[in-house]
Amino acid sequence: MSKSEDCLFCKIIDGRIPSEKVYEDDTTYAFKDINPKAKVHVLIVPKDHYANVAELAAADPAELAHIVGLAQGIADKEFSGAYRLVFNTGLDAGQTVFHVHAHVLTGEKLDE
Ligand code: DGP
Repeated sequence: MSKSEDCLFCKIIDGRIPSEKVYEDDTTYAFKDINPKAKVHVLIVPKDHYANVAELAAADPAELAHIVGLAQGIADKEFSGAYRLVFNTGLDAGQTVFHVHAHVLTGEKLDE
């Protein structure tokens, strides 16, 4: 697994920083966002460290597809199957943690 020593989400994946786990398998970890923007707000991350979704898509498109499938599964379980999937990419888009993460927003009808 590729890790980055100073990365917050690598530390969460390793359990060095606590989180509310929603799902885990060999390649992927999902946990509740500390600052939820919807009734259900889950972050899904690959265990390997990539800075953003473009890097992940180039290096491991199967993992990106896996993350999309997991998002659908969370929305199927928590709501009607509807969800918003957001990858903030770059400082000016509001990315604050530079370990790629999918925001899954669901659990209620979302504002447009
Ligand atoms: P972004 O702005 O797209 O980089 O999203 C980063 C998200 O990570 C933001 O919604 C808040 C969340 N977050 C930051 N620090 C922590 C933490 O220590 N634990 C958890 N569970 N979430 C965190």
